[in-house]
Amino acid sequence: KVADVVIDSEQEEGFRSLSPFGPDAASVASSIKYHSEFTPLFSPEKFELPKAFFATAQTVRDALIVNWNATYEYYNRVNPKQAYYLSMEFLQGRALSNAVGNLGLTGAYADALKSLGFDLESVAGQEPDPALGNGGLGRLASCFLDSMATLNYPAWGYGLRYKYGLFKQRITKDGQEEAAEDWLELSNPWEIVRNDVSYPVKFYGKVVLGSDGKRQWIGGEDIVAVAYDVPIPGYKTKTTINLRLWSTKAPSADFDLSSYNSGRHTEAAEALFNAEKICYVLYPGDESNEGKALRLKQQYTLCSASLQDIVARFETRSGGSINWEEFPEKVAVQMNDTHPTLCIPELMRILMDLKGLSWEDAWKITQRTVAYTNHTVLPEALEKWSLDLMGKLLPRHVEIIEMIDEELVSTIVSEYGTEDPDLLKEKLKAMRILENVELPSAFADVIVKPKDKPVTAKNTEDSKEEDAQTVVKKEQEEEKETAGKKAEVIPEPKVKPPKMVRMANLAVVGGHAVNGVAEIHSEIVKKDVFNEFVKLWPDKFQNKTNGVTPRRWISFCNPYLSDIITKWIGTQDWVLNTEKLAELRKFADDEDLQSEWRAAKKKNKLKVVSLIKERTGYTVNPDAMFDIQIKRIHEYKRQLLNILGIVYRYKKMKEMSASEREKAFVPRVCIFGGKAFATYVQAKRIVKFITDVGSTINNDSEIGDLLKVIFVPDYNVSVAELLIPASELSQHISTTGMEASGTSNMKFSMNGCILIGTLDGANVEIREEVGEENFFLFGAKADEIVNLRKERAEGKFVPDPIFEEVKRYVRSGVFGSNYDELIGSLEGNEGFGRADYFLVGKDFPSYVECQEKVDEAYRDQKKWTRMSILNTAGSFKFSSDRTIHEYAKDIWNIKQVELP
Ligand code: B1H
Repeated sequence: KVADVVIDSEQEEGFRSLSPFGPDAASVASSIKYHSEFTPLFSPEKFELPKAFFATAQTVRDALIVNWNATYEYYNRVNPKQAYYLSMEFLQGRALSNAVGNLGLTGAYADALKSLGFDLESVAGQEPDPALGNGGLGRLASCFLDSMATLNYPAWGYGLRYKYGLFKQRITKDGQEEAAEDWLELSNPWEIVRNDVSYPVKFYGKVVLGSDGKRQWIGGEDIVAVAYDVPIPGYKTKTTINLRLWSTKAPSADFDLSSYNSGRHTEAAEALFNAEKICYVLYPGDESNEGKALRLKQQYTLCSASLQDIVARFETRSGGSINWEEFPEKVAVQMNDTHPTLCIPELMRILMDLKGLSWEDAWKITQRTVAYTNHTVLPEALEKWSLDLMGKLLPRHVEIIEMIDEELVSTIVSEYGTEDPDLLKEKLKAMRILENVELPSAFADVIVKPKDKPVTAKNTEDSKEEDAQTVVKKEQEEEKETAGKKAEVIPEPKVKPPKMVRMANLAVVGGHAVNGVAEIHSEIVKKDVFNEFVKLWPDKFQNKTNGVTPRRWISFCNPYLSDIITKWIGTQDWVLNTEKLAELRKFADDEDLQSEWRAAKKKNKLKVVSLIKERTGYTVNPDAMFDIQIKRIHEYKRQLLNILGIVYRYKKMKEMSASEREKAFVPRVCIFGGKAFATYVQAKRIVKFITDVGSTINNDSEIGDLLKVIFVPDYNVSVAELLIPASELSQHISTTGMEASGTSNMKFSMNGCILIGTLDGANVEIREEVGEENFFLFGAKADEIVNLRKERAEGKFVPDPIFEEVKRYVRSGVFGSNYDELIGSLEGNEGFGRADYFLVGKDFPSYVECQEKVDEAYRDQKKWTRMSILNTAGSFKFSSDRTIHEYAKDIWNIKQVELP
């Protein structure tokens, strides 16, 4: 039995035409029934939730395919310039509610499913959360796709289809455990395998000179990349763009039938496995050489298959006459961090070796096509590859990279001259793509040996850079000295530093734009990381402050709040024009809005109470303040500062009588979520410590509801969609200068959550937008950090007594033992790492003081609600629609194309 046709408000607002099929509940229901019978994945006799999800998703996919084909055909016809976003990660999250919401069919689907005995929320809850990303970088890519489609930009995403997503996290008494995330187990209803779209990808082999005088890359290992397409619908538009994910397989001839028939089954299938394993997991362990090679193969597969595809599309759309100079007028390639930097030599290779262009022409085209986004300034995260490994795996690319490096050396030499060898050396060291590699032979003599140098005042100063001979001599003398004192010390053999390829330098040189992801980060990129390049090419550098899609991150994840916003602003338009959110400001003190606002928050908190019960077994009080820190576990993000703050709070509570306690503290539920990279030992210690503290505090009957510490296991996009709407305080407390931007800070603020944070990443801009009185600020400023670290290194840092107190308390064993390494890392202890490199001890007193202000503010619920409303109202800048418009205009030079 099927429900009556319902016209809901979405359809009244002009969504009707977006579904190519009957958009009413009755047609939706019959379509679901159809798919449950004729696209069977489950046995026929039962119609239960998993089957309902797949059948529902298939009906939505039908609608998407029609719009997706229309979009593709139209672009083929008008041939606009198209942008391609290449990323190793896309953290898409569940697709059903998002697609149905973007099509404006939430009401119709809810009613249709009701008529079939299901509810939309439970059906949507069946969908596995595809974790093809690890954190902010991947989620940003997915927010961008939503905005590109919504704003009608001709743009595509390219990535890899990992068989297993980022691991599933289990929390046991020993801390985090990892298990494979088999997200494709029941198949993926959103993807369309395009067996007709595949490209060969080569590894290893050698480069020879062909009879035509061109370089030819031959031999080696050949695999095939096959396209899996995922349609990405825009909101309130027919435009449906494509996320093309590559999966790898062996060429069919590689199955060794004769080995198989003679019983050597494993051997027969070896080539198949070797090809398929490339796309098994995201960020495979890279401690071993095999692991490193696998990661490089992944990166090259993404770049090679995507560029072959882009070039083929350019050729098709050019019709009979191909003018390669027009390539950058039809194609923009954005590299999401350095992981796709091989795009640069790969495009050069295709243009020169396969299409016959000259080096000069190919280089101009490549530079005008490619652009690079930097997402981190942490030195250890700036990618470098061994030249040796790369040379074996991609011999032709290394030739090209060496040529690019040589041209760069030439530019540097002509820019800075050879008068001052120290200066030249310094510039070459900062900018060259190749590290620890001799200068190209044409430049072998540009650096004059010290003995040949005329003595000038400058040369006699202590130069920072000693030449290699002096260094070796000094070291030999030192060795002699120590050898005399400690005869047992055998001097380590001198190993040559490994030759490396610096991907960020290649990306800066090979592209026409480099951007950071928040104002402060882009400044650091210019002042610090790429300073030398800025002096050469100041116009290349830009800022593009990140953003998040208001569809997924307000409208769909927080319908209670969305209805209130729509009611008070008087239109649903804010979902597209987030500037309208600012209109909430004038109602910030309105008692009616305030009480509706609080009621919505409470409903969201109740959902989280159930989630916590289900995932951890703990019962928490929905009237306590929900204080949340969710992000990858990393020392620079300082979950340790948060948990030590909690420990300090607990200690103070224990020193008070019950009535004192209740007066002094606001009840809080402190929620953590996040995964630690499997081999990141210190991060895993932090997880374990948080859960240990939780089990002591949560079971302390004296404390009761006044304080709870919850670690929600297996944090992912779906969990974020529940936690963020329920949050009241959220923590963005990285050591200043280390978090490039952060994007959850934006999502929290949009959902009326107040932030406690440092002046880092996008926090700076959020605080500016929402008003400083609506943001809890603490901690050292960016320009103080260098001195503070120096002070520490010199042993001059005097820790605050409360920091000493809290460490002593942990060491006393209240939460268990075995925290020596963890607490030791906060001190100067030898062997325990970098002596509080992340300045937890320095910021601790100001953090604790700031948290006291939070309690005080929360006690005045009117004031707090006002702050909360002003956060939502002031968050409009952080829509990814704004960010995408900026990329389109300033980097990609693409125009919006509306489908007829
Ligand atoms: C960001 C990464 C990242 N920056 C390497 N860099 C990885 C680098 O496993 N790897 O190889 C994984 C991730 N991720 C994040 O990007 C920044 O830390 C955030 O501050 C920023 O908001 C986000 C999006 O720009």
